[in-house]
Amino acid sequence: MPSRSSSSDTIRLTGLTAIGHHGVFDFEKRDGQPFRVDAELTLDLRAAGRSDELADTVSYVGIAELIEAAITGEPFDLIETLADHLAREVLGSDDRLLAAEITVHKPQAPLTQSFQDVSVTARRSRSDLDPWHAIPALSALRPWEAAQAPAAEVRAVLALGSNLGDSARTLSSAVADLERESGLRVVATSPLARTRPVGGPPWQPDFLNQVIEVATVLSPEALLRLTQQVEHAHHRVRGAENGEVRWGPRTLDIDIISYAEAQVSTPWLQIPHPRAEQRGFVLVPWTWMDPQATLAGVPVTELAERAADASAVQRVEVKP
Ligand code: PH2
Ligand code: MG
Ligand code: MG
Repeated sequence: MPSRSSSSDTIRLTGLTAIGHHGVFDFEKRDGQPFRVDAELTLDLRAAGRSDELADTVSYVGIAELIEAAITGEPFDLIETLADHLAREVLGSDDRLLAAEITVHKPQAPLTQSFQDVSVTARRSRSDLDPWHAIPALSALRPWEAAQAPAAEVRAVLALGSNLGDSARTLSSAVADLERESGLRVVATSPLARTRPVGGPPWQPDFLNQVIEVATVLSPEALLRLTQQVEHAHHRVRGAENGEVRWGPRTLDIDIISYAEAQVSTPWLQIPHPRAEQRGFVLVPWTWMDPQATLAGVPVTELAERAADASAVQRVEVKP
């Protein structure tokens, strides 16, 4: 009888070193120092062993690039965070990886004692991955995201909302962030709408909402990841353990409302957005931007008239 699983195969990459700026102290963030990473990836190598084809395994070239990008990228205070982030990012880069063990060494850590090395090790398996919390950089397009990319630009509609902090500023800087992404152009933006919160705790402040239209070559999954990165950059927290309240106050929410005529239904992404057709805070600014727009074949003006919260949507003029 052939054995069904072989989860004991490994790819090991050790000693990858680059200068990073991780550390608790200001001088560490400013000056940088070497970080060395060892990675041990668990996967089944039998197919590659038989075929001698690179396509049947996970190339260590891509893994090395991910590690280098994480060391030299966004500075964290803790090497724990870097190790955890890397383990998730590596695992997320290819669904054939069953587990990843990442050790981060910091041989020039600021200790007054004579010492050789300090390191932390994070071991993560697929079950540790949570699609809402793992937000790797878009530069590492995952295989299935690339596979779903459209052949030519498609139009997508995004809805933005904010009711914490300087919401007008957050919205305009989020649109600028999206525009900076090379796979996406912002083709239209609605005026801002002041809206009453729909759902969630009644004590929360009014929202500012905006709808934008983009032309993009990103797949729906890649677009989702981009919107999450931008939310994250604006200090959006996710998850009850981080204090998130469902439909509660947030610095920035970006929802994909529609993506060409696509219908997507996964546990983490539904397109068209399942509640957009009844949300005045999405529909009304959308009609301001594009009076001819339709959602799943129905004129958005018609949907907006039926939306219960439409009468509480007020156009706001923002002074430049
Ligand atoms: N977003 C929600 C829930 N409720 N209400 C308003 N007015 N605007 C929003 O953007 C909004 C909401 C969930 O994302
Ligand atoms: Mg939302
Ligand atoms: Mg959302």
